[in-house]
Amino acid sequence: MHNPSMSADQVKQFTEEGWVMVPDVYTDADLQPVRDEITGVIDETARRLLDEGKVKSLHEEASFETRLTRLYEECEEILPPIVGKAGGGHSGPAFFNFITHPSILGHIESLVGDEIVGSSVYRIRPKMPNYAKGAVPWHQDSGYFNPHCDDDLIVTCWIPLVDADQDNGCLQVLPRAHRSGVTRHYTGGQGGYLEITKQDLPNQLDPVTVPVPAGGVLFMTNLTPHRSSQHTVDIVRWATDIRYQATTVPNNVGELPVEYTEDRPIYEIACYPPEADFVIQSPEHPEGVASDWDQFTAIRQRYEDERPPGPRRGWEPIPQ
Ligand SMILES: O=C(O)CCC(=O)C(=O)O
Repeated sequence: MHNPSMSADQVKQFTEEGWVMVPDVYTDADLQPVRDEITGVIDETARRLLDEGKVKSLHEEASFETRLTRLYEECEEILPPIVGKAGGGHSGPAFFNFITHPSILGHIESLVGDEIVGSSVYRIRPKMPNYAKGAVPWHQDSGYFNPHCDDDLIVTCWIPLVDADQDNGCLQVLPRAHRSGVTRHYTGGQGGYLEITKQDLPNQLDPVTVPVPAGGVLFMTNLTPHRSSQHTVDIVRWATDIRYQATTVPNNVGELPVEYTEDRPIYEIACYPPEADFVIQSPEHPEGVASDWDQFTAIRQRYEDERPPGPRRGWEPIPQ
């Protein structure tokens, strides 16, 4: 069973602390099609790599939690079809059902209202043991977004597909820091990501490690500093992070990449121009909702070939 929306206490925690973990947003039966879809992509890629002589085995006997590691040890080319090259990544019909599931939308509605845009920026993150690029250093998602969206709420939902805890690299958050705006980030941090260094983190706050069971969701604001560390146990910490915002927050719904221009009012420029936003729920304008996978994938596909430039926030390289 899942809860259809957030309780008042959960909304209060999110608002005051900048994060809340809700353990029962999805059932296992909701998650399994996503795991199966990902397994299908892995299987197809593994077969191609076997044909090309780049791997010696399909590792079919390995579980969802270990197979990717076995294949990656033989050939790194197993990863891009799942995680994408410059954002995006795999998005099949099961993934569409997952991000439009009534339970996650009910929870999001508790935070942003009922007119909802699925933010363009979502990721599938398989974090393998000892995989340096899988560990993401301290950052706020707003560090990646356009500054004119700093005061808007874009909710990040961090959703593991396996039980995630400290041992296999769940997230840590810095509670209440979302109240202090965007902190300085540096480019070229750990794993090539943006990074907030220790000196710039509010030092009076203690990080909280947030285990999330499969089916649970960690909801964070775009200003909530968070990170994940490397882990050594032999489990792929499969997780997805998907984002939602009110339709009033700047977005690129209905805009083609070729139509992108900075020559217009700032609030008409999306918070993250390189990826496609789409309307996911709209009682006011139901005709504009991307209501099936074909529409959704067509919208995303337009941004695969040509992406508008990313935000330029002027972050400097990390001091060596
Ligand atoms: O999954 C991770 O380890 C990092 C996720 C993250 O940084 C994010 O969702 O913004």
